[in-house]
Amino acid sequence: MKIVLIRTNAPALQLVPPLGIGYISAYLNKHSVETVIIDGLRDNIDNETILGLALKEKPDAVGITCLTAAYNEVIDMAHLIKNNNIKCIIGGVHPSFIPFQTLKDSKADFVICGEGEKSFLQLVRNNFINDGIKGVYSIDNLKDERQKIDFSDPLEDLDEIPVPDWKKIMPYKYEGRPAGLIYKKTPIGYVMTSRGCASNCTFCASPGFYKRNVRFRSVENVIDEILELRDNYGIKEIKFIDDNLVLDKKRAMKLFDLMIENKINMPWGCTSGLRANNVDEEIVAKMKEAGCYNFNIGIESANPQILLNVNKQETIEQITNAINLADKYKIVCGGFFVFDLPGETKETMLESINYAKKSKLTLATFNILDILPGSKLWEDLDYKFDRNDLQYSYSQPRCLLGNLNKDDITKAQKKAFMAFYLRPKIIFKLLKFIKKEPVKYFFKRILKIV
Ligand code: B12
Ligand code: SF4
Repeated sequence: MKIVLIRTNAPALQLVPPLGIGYISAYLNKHSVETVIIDGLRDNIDNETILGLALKEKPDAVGITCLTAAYNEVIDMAHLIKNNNIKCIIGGVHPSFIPFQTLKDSKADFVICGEGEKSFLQLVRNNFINDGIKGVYSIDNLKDERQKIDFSDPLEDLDEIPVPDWKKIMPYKYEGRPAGLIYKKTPIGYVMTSRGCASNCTFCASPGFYKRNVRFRSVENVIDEILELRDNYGIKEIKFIDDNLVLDKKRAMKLFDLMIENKINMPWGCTSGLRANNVDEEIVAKMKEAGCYNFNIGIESANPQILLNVNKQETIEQITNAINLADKYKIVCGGFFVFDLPGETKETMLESINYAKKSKLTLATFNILDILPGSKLWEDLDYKFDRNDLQYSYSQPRCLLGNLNKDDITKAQKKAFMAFYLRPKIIFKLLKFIKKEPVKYFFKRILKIV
């Protein structure tokens, strides 16, 4: 059996290896299923070219990974696959929450909801007959979008899943547009040491996707992957993309100790963000000792009522404390803010901008809320907006939750970036940490965002 796994070339500011299909590939290989990975985004190729490459492999089936931001390209890719009478399966965060619409639009044979390793293997072993495999749906067994969906059973022991199929992904080929605003060295290795988040912020898709079932890889397993990336693939920097790398303090400390003991000797950062309430001085000191030069914090808003509205379960004091600790240990700290959260007004946006400016943050991003499938906000708004209109996702508000208009929000976003970055203090701070090429990259990204 041979499966081709595809990521389409949907516009993306950043270029990060497709870990989802990397894990699926490694897991299938472990169970003697042959796979090929085609990353259209990395190779900057269109769907027709991807199809040509896929057909050459004479696959028994094609699997496509799908985030909301890539939906339109994925639908088009699926049509091309189906026009060639090849079995087509779509997985990932988006179809997990919108399986009916995805099946209807794409004409794919199956969508797989939730973490795909176990159920995809079962489907392959069943010769693509779905006799009730958990999390696997086709248009015949879905009535509409409101039908209750079961997710695939996740693997509880993450060490059972081999590391992403780095041999086929070739992580050293992902240069040029790294995740996060800064980097020190390339090529960068992206490592996920856990799945899920224990928190329940209402705008986030993670709690719905992982059902807050947080699982950790053993730290030894993580160290082996980092060494493999460094020694076999020439990786020179690591970015951890866990939802919250320091959730379990004991484990995090052990990981950092092992990084020191094993002389990993690479700069590293936590791109996706840490939760401020899990950050304390002992952890930050150890992170620094182990080579950390950057971590980001999901701040969302500087207004305490908005933090309550989105169930952030953190205080501004905890956030400020985490930022100050980073500053004390000379770690570049980035803050993620979101505009247009429930309760947002012109004044609260200004409050966030002023907080960012007064704080010891070196980096800040001000995103516009998109209502993500699977988030509590999405469920609560229950079809009060056009769920399928993805045209302006992430660049303009899709659903106005308060009495602000689109213009108020996009203007505030621009103002925020200008107010934060056009300060000599920030420019000098950044120059101290990073070299010429990365600085060029940083300014290009900020310009693109604005
Ligand atoms: C790394 C990361 C990025 C990277 C790379 C994204 C990428 N395209 O791979 C960068 C920094 C570029 C990025 C950008 C964005 N991201 Co992002 N990102 C992540 C993060 C932190 C990790 C993704 C990951 O590698 N996960 C690990 C793998 C193992 O999980 P997975 O990909 O979901 O794969 C599993 C299943 O989904 C399934 N599966 C996946 N594909 C397939 C395919 C088949 C055939 C099958 C059977 C199964 C299957 O099985 C896999 C293994 O269990 C997640 C949060 C998270 N915890 O997952 C957010 C997340 C994916 N990002 C999110 C968002 C919103 C964005 C942005 C829109 C942000 C923005 N405002 O710009 C952009 C979109 C970029 C784009 N155009 O694609 C949302 C997606 C929500 C959604 N509905 O799509 C997430 C879930 C964050 C969140 N909690 O809300 N992101
Ligand atoms: S925003 Fe961060 S802390 Fe909140 S649920 Fe999502 S991953 Fe967890």
